[in-house]
Amino acid sequence: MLWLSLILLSSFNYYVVDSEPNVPVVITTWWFSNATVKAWEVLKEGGTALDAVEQGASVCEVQQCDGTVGYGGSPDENGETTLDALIMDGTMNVGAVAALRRIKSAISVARHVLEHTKHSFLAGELATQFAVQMGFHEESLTTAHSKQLWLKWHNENHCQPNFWMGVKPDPTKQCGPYHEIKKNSFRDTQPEVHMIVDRYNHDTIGMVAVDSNGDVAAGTSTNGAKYKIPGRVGDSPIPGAGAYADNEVGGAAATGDGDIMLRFLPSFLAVEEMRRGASPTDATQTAVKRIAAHYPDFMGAVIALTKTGQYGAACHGIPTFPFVVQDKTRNVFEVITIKC
Ligand code: SD4
Repeated sequence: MLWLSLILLSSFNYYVVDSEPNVPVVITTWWFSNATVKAWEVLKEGGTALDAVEQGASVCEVQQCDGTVGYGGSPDENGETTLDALIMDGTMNVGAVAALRRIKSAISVARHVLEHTKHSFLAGELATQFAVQMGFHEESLTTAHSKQLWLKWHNENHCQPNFWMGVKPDPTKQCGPYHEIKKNSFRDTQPEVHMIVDRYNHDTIGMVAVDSNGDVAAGTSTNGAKYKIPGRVGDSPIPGAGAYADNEVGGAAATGDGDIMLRFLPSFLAVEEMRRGASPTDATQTAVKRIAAHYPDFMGAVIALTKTGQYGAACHGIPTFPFVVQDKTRNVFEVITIKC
């Protein structure tokens, strides 16, 4: 039976004391332990980091981790769930999908983009067509739960909160279609109610792994932001924003308010900081602080792993942030919770 230990730390650095690299190893955002267990199974059998990340994140897509990964979560303004995912290996191979419709296995479709195309990123309805061509099953991503969420938001809450700015809604429904407000008539309109971004509508799975060969991979999968404007793409599928991997250094992955975070490429920055010699904790803190300097209220976290198996994380805008680690120094996964 798996046990789980919780360590609360305000700031920490893990170093591998002996010269042996601490590989294989996997780290995962939040408390997505089942995904971590799956990734570890792959790694400990000698599998590749890329397989570990794909198969690990796929567990969350099937189990609908926190309702924010996979089908049946975060309905958009039309009530539809769409998925964003990315997978990258440490030799700069990338596959990503965004606003993917009617296909459950987003990270596997991303892997097919990586392995079966010379492109890096496919989006929307045409990404769905690609997936179908590759043999993926097409089905609705709506569930009774996501429908219920959407009905409440639309009918009871009159489409509030939402992500619009500087527009006026249909006066009868307080919903769309929205019309642009001319600047000088702003004061005649009701104040906007902004989407409150918190961890209940932002819980991407981000995973970074190093396999026994020392190869690195990183990936993400998410259903994005609740009540997003249809077509919205977050940070998760964007290389360098949602995740990044480089065999010379290690990898990183991010979670949080993607509309803000993607402007700063925090995963890329964390990897670059580690390349300059920073510890994973310091590297992620640099990435998070860069965002907070511009957006003090943003919510997010970054995890990072070196190619030798040191790991760390930093977060902002929530009291604490958990991430999961599994390596050969522990019999079972460990959830490490840091203070933000
Ligand atoms: C997004 N970053 O689409 C994703 C959601 C998320 O942790 O991270 N959740 O904005």
